[in-house]
Amino acid sequence: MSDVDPTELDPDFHAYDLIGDVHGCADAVFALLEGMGYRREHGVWRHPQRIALFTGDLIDRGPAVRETVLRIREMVDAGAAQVVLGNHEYNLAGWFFRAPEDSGREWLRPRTERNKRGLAETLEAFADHPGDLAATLEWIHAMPLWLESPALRVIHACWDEALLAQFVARHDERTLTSSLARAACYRGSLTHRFLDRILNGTELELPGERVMRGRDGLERRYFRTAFWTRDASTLGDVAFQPDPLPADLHEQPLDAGTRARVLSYPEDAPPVFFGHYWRAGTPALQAHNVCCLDYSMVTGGRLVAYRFDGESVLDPDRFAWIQTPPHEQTQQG
Ligand SMILES: [Mn+2]
Repeated sequence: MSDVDPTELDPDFHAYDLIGDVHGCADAVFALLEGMGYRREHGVWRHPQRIALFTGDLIDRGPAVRETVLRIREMVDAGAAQVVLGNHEYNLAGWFFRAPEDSGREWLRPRTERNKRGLAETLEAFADHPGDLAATLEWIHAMPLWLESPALRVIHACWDEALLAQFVARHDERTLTSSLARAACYRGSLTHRFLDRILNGTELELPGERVMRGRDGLERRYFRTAFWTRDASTLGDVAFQPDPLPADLHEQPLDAGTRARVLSYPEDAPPVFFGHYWRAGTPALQAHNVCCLDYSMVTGGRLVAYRFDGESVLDPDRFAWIQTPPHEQTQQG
């Protein structure tokens, strides 16, 4: 590991535009950047005073995955942007990462049909560009797992202070190195749990072995939960996902055991920015220091940015976004 910690942001710089999940929507990225005063100079999108911080999930689902990756990579190489690892990048890396023999699996990301469908647009986009795919995989392995300064934190899905402290105490890696990817192949290892937590967030099992079919058509026995809850009293209070819980579960009181498993985020901690959760509607803060930026651009929503300048109390007037034109809107699925 080099002496430079890739998760550390310059403590004296605060002019960041944080941008949510792009998922191959290159045109939306350029339109959003242009609207925020970025210009393409010598081939690279940049702002004279500001830096773009992407919350991960550049790839999959959208129409222009390769172009998205190439353009944002140019920005990062030029110092105009930074990107944290998203679960989709992790899945792509895992698809190509051979697991150790004694791990009980062949690849870090099992090569099932369902997992292959999740990567379909990306594998297709790079099918005739093996050199770009190899360079992209190398880049993904070098993406910081999170970014932070005393003023802000950026992570793909979930800031879990206790698990982060455990990880940092045990591992020097701050990117998805080969040794970290190998450790992640062992189910239940700290690395496996940590990466799953920061990239996919927290979940609770649906009570009574119930199953929900999401609007993406997939069946799930779990629902995604917030990591910043305070004073939650029902399952609906902790759920944080596009598909609403069935009404009876929404109102179901939290028992003590469940409540103990739900994370919270301290009121006096630096603002945390993340993507991942397929929000809909007008961008809004989850708390004065909690800001989800994924508004489902690729399924007809918005590509959203938050224009940060060092404030400890976030301001909903600082959101900027690009909205899919109504005639181009598609349904998720
Ligand atoms: Mn995503």
